[in-house]
Formats: sequence, C-alpha cells, structure tokens
Amino acid sequence: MATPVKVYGPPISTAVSRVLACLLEKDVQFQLITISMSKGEHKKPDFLKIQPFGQVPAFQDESVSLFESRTICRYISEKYHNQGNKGLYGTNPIEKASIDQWLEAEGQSFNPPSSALVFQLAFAPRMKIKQDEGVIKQSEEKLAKVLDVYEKRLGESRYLAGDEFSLADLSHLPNTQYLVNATDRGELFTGRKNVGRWWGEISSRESWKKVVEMQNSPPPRRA
Ligand SMILES: N[C@@H](CCC(=O)N[C@@H](CS)C(=O)NCC(=O)O)C(=O)O
Repeated sequence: MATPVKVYGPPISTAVSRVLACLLEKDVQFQLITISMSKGEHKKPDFLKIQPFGQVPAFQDESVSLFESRTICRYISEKYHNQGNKGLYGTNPIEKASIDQWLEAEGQSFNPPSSALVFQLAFAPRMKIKQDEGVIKQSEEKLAKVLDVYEKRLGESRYLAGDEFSLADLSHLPNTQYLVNATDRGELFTGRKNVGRWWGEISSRESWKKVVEMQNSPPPRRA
C-alpha cells in the first residue's frame, strides 16, 4: 500500500482546506499533521525547512516537499490522475487550459478581495483585532465586480471551466464557505442567481462536506 501523503496545517486555514478537498476528491490517503498557528509552530525552524515562508499548508509525498496550495492541488491531480475524480484537472490540453484560466482568476482576482473579507469579517473579531472599514468596503466592491463576471459565465456553463466540476471550482470553496456561513455578506453569492446555484452545487459535494466536518472537529490532542 502507498505511504499516505502528509499535509501540515489546521483545516480551518483556507489554503489547507483547499488541499484537503483535493485529496478527498482524488481519493488519496493522507495524514493531517496539525500545526498550531496560535503557538507560532509555522514559524519554527523545522517547519521553515518545508515551507520557507512560514505559512500553511506544507505538503510531503515521500521525498517530494511542496508549498502553495494551488500548486499542491495540481500536483495531486496529475500524480493521481487515474483515481478518484479523474476529470478534476481535465483530460486534454483544452480542458486543462480552461481549468488553469479559472484557477488563475480565482488566485488573482477572486482571492485577494475575498480573503481580505474573510479575515476582516470572520477572523478579526475572533482574534480581537479591530476591523478596517476601508478594507471591508473596498474588498466588497472588488469582489462584487468579480462575481458579476462569474454570474455571466455561470449562466453559460454549469461550472467555471465547463460542464464538469473541476479544480477551478474547488479552489473557490474555502473563502466562499466563510463568506456565506460565517459573515453577513453571503448575499454576494446567494443573491446572484447563477453564482448561488453554483455555490449550492459545489458546496454539497461529499469531499467538501468532509472538510467542513474536519474544520468543526476539535484538533487531535498531541503528547
Ligand atoms: N498562497 C499560499 C497562501 C498561504 C497562506 O496565506 N496561509 C495562511 C493561512 S490560510 C498562513 O499561513 N498565514 C500565516 C502567516 O502568513 O504567517 C497558499 O495558497 O498556500
């Protein structure tokens, strides 16, 4: 039996949960090694050897070490292309290019305003950090413009890169989960007909429901 791959980081991290969703879609055995960010474990020298920026996730597959969640997802999808959801990263160059295009849109256009809103609206209050109203307003305006583009696209095709669920859709799950369920800005998604329909479909996948369960379970106790 193959050695399970290792993912380092807490499932509540959006970048970690992206990788977990991909592993579950691809039916890849993994070991989750919880890193306590509140204790600063992600800045310790041993961790920096596998994630030099001191961020989560880090990932290991035998002798391979990787960081950057979207890169890790691409690697998992390519290496384990014959198992789990076989079309997750496309099956030919045109499908892959379309998935890459929307993955880039997620990373470059969707993620900056949505992760700023997740931090300001969901995490800052829990961390007793003062919210920045200027950042909230600006991010909400930027995200609304991105979602107008998505609304049009999702009126033409069922998923972002075409008619099948792909890595491009998966990559949007973590930030959207927080915005819809842990802030009062869910309307940005559910108030748009096609985006709301898409969110309903992608968030009810078994893989994502398992990730949300992991986020809601207390971290394992360590000796
Ligand atoms: N682009 C990176 C972002 C990683 C990232 O920002 N991780 C956050 C948690 S979601 C983190 O480690 N923050 C702590 C820090 O930057 O010190 C990825 O997708 O892996």
